[in-house]
Parts: sequence; structure tokens; C-alpha cells
Amino acid sequence: MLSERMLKALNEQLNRELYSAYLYFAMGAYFDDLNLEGFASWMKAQAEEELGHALRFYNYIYDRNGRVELKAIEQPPKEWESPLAAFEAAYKHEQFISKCINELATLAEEEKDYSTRAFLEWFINEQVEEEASVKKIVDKLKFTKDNPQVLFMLDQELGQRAPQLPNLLLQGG
Ligand code: OFO
Repeated sequence: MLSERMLKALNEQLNRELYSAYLYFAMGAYFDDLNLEGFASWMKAQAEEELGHALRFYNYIYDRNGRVELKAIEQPPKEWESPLAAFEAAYKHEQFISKCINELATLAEEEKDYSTRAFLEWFINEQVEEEASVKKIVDKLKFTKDNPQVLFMLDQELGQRAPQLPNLLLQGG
């Protein structure tokens, strides 16, 4: 049985994961608007992954006999100054999520809720990967220095990461 505090914190994180998906969809839309389809594809794949994170929290809450409570999802920004600014914002967001996951783990320890602590282990490891993959792109974008040719090459590279639900996400079907 989850404590009230733990349940509330898990529901808050579920909301943050949904916001992460929303944010990356917004970034995908920004890149689609710039006709940078590879960047957009990467962002939509990331958004999809975030929905997976949200579902992990959703399922875990029920596995522990809790109740999922869905709150309003904050509206994400629509525009960024440049592709670099968008990825820098994504990196900052991932650092924030890592901090939230660490705080959840601290709370689980305080509550002596070792099941939740164990559940969070996957997210602790995942955040290392999330931060690293976004940081790599930030560094590459800094390197392009707005050179359109290099940006185009990077767009092709990022386009190799496609959402798993391409029919739904790319064709709106
Ligand atoms: Fe991007 O890892 Fe979840 O939020």
C-alpha cells in the first residue's frame, strides 16, 4: 500500500511525464514548421518514449493499489529561437526530470517504501541516458554554428530515429 505522500508524488511525476511528451510534441511541431523533418522525427520518437514513462507510473500506481489522478497538463512553449535553443531547453528539462526522480527516490527511502525505491531504479538509470543523448545533440548543434549544410546533415542523422507508431505520429492516421 502506498502512503498518501508517496501516491501524491507518483501522480505528480505521472503528470510531469505527460508534460514531457507534450513538450517534445511541441518541439516536433516547431521542427516540422522549419521543414527539419529529421529533428521533428527525433522529437516525436522522444514524445512517444515519454508516454511510455507515463504509463510505467500509471501501471505502478495500480500495481500498488493506488488511484491514478490526472491533473491538467501545462501548455508547452510554441517557438524557440533556434534548433540549438530547443535542444538546450530539452536538456534543461531532462536535468529537471532527473532531479524530480532523485527526490522521489529520497521520499521512498524516507517512507521506507522499498518497492517504490526499486521501481524508481529504472528511471534513475534512464535519466542518465536521456540527459546524455540530448547533450550530444546540443554539442553537435553548437558545432554547426548555424551552417545550413551541416544542419541538413544532422537533420538526416536524427531522422534515423523514428517513432514506433509512424502511422499515428507521422501520417496522423
Ligand atoms: Fe525524458 O524522461 Fe521522462 O520525463
